[in-house]
Amino acid sequence: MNRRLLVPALLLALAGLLAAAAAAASARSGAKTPVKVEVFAPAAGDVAGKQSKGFFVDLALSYPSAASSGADFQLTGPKGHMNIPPFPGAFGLGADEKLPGLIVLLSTTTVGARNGQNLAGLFNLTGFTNQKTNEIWDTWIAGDSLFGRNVRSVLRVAVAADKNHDGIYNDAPAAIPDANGDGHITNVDLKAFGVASNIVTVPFEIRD
Ligand SMILES: [Ca+2]
Ligand SMILES: [Ca+2]
Repeated sequence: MNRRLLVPALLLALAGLLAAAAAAASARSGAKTPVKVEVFAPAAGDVAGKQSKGFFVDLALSYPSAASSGADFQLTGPKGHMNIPPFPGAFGLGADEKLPGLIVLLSTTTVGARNGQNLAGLFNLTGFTNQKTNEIWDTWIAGDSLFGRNVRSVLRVAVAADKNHDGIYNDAPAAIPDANGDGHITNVDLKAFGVASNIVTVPFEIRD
């Protein structure tokens, strides 16, 4: 091969490698997962809350079909807010019966299974945003300072895999086990449990 041909050939080979790398990165980021998770709040780096409570976790989920979400609407909360019309729902630590695949973890949770505790059952507001994309929005306002005071925290959100193969993403656990035994619940442990979505990871701060 002469020199004139050699340089373009190398560039073509390089371009091919870059395209392959981009495709691999896209696959790793979960672009092809059946369920899509998008987190609106907090954003990375936010200093959230007042008195280390009252911060939002606000997110959207898109499913392959409405039926596969297993979702229903709710407007609920602690104490007198619980199970009242027009959109009654339970309220507490663990999976959320109204959005039964959702897994929400905060690395600084001080109650239950702590950093492995699924907080989805604390979400207050669940509604159907767009039937064309089977999109559901879900919002939580943290009602107490049980999720760390004046700390750097990491939010992780995902939807559990269809573990029981009933065609519905309704398999979120009460807590995520520490699969690799390193004392932290991270994306490694979420993947070991099994997820049907991308995993959104948001580092932020909870402050007084
Ligand atoms: Ca299922
Ligand atoms: Ca772990």
